[in-house]
Amino acid sequence: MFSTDDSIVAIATPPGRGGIGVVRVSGSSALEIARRLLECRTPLEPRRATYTRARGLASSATAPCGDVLDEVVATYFPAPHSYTGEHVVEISAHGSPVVLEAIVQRAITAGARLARPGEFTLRAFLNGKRDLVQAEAVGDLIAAATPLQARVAFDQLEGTLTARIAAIDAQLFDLIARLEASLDFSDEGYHFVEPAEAARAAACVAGRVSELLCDGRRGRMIREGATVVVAGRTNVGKSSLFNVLAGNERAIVTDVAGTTRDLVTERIDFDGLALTIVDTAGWRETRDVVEREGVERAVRAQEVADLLLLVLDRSEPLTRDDERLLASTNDRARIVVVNKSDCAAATGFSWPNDDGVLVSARTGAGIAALRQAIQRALTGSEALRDTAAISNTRHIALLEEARTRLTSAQRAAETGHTPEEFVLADLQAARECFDEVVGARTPDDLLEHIFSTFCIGK
Ligand SMILES: Nc1nc2c(ncn2[C@@H]2O[C@H](COP(=O)(O)OP(=O)(O)OP(=O)(O)O)[C@@H](O)[C@H]2O)c(=O)[nH]1
Ligand SMILES: [Mg+2]
Repeated sequence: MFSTDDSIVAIATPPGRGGIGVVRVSGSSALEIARRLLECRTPLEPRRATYTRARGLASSATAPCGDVLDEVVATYFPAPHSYTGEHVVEISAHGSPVVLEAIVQRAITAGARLARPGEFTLRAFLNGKRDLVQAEAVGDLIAAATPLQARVAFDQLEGTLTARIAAIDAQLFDLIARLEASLDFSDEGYHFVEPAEAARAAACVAGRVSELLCDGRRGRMIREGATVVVAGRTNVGKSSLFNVLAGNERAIVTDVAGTTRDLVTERIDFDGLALTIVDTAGWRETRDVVEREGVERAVRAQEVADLLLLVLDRSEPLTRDDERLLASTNDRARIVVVNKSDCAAATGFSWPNDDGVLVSARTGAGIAALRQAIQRALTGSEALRDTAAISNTRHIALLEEARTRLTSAQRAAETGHTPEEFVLADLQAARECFDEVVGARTPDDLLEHIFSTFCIGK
């Protein structure tokens, strides 16, 4: 299990050089450790930045305090009003890896242990400073690649998801309490909830979980991003389209069929979504070994895509290669992009207008509509203004499990003759899923709730 008896130390700022770097010490002896490595004459005052100097290891008997490492600013956050809920000392030094490493080493000889990854946040969770959802949000916020990702993570850190789950859980808790009471006092003929009412209440809770899950797909896209692969036969304008979407001239464009030979990848902030777009070699039968390898890579890229942009060239009749690609990607998430709208449609080119987006990579016509179509295909809506509170696969899986259990409880209650124990078992399981999302287990407060709500014993 996790030990929180000892004090931990680590560099809190990213590796590399910078204006400042921060070493964080957390634990019951944080203040004592700081005292031994800092030159302060008086103890650090709570929540006040103190300008002082840090000293390294004693190198000899003549230099018992060690050499001065750096000028630093130290701040002491007494428990429980700190990030971890323990005593914390933060030492800001100049952002030199050598200096920061030396401060960490000094802290270790003074009694600290090197922190494991995420251990400060783990302690914050164990000390009740954050629930699991919020602890996970810290990681998401740090990893965010787009401002929207950061905002969703911050919402979660603020407790938006926790609050939504708590509201649903309260409703479920109430239902469980009434069923428990009916069970406990069945002999006396107490009936706190009729089966039909229990079924309705379970359905209502399941509906609220569904609403939360609806945001889930969108939220996951925001959190994890998506891969969009541009595919099509040679010379239809894949690389041109790729460059327009990427906003730069990354891929080579020529009128030679078979220009692109390898995968070209670009990561972009696509209206808030972190997208990886991939340009591929045009599909055609070829004897050229280099091009053939390129085509194989294109096929593999298509297989891992979250979304395919299948590009057609309307200035030429559809070819066998086009037909083959259209057929082989029919069951995939794809958008058919009809390119070269600035040219007249060739006789022999036929593609229904309502299946696809007409664009010109050359003039930019139709690109805005294509961007909207991509957004819609990936997230189910055109704009990401409403941030989703749920974005984490673990949360989604647990909420799906909760919904299954709630629906099962609803069906059992609807029959009118399923024993309450069975209905309760499903409801309890759903509640455990909620608890698991936020990392809380509250088994004993059930009775308390019954007494407070029903005034039994009166
Ligand atoms: N008129 C017109 N020409 C275009 C358009 N898009 C691309 N082209 C031209 O079509 C030719 C092929 O464009 P690319 O973007 O290289 O096509 P590709 O599909 O990547 O080709 P490969 O890499 O060989 O498979 C170039 O001459 C482009 O300038 C468009 O919207 N209108
Ligand atoms: Mg190309």
